Amino acid sequence: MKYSSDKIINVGCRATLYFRYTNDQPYPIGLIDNGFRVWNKGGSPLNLIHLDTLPIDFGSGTGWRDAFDQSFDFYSSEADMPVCTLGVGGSSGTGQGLPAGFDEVAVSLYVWFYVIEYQDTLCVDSTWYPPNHSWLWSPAGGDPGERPEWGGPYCFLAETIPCGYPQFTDCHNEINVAWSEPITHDFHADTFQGSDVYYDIHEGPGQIDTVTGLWTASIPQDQIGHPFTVRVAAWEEWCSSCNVAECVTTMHVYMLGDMNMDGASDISDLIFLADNMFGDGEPPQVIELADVNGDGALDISDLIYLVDYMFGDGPPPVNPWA
Ligand SMILES: [Ca+2]
Ligand SMILES: [Ca+2]
Repeated sequence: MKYSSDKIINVGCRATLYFRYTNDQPYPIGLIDNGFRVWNKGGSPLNLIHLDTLPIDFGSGTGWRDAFDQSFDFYSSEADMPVCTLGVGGSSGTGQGLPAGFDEVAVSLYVWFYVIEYQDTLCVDSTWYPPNHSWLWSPAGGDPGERPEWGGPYCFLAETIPCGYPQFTDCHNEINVAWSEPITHDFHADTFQGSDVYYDIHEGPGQIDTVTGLWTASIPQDQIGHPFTVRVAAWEEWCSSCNVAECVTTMHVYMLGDMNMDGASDISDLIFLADNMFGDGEPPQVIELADVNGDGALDISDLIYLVDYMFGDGPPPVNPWA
């Protein structure tokens, strides 16, 4: 049996430990009674969230590859077991044994890890699990010769980043948005561990998809040019109350091609642009709205582009914020 695990344990966050069974012998391995413990070296409490194991069906021949059964039980309140420790005991049932070449995750253990001391550590090591259900930690008790010795302890330093907080991938204090019906913005956020994130709106118009973070709102055309604030909350699936991150954005909604800022895109914008280029008209407040061909510069080609759009069959103004 070998360990594989997330290398980093996150403060105030779910930690996932994976335990694999690997049989590198050319023959099946029969009886395996064993266990392991997970403990917080700093002594602060450790809570089990969830324990997944491979499918078990003792005696029916339908266990792991129809050949081997093992159940894992979780212990946290045995006598003399400190609050910083989780114990997991495994016992195998009947079967042909763990097949040669077997290499699969047997247990996925999700624990909640609170750090009290800076640079606290989460550790895993072998246990000896005698039939009387009292826990003796190897090598202090038990006979490693009769049971797999897993070595260790394997310890993982707690990161000081509160990475249970989702990080918004594209959050800005202010953004410009091209008006459409409806307007949308992606408030997607990730967690360090890649776990699911849920969303809600704490302030502002519209709705948000609670799973994807896609925000949509219908903004009346007469509200164009009136900035508003959207405050979106995001939290990790395992932590709905303690790790809520917020993205606060002031949105400026503009009509593409509306360079005179009257809320509509029409011939008055063409006149405005020509007056700016060839007369003494004021420059556009939002340059991106006047750069209708989207080439990053404001010049005569934009005027031609706009004429072609309004009187020919040219394409509409390019959305600079798409
Ligand atoms: Ca206009
Ligand atoms: Ca241009």
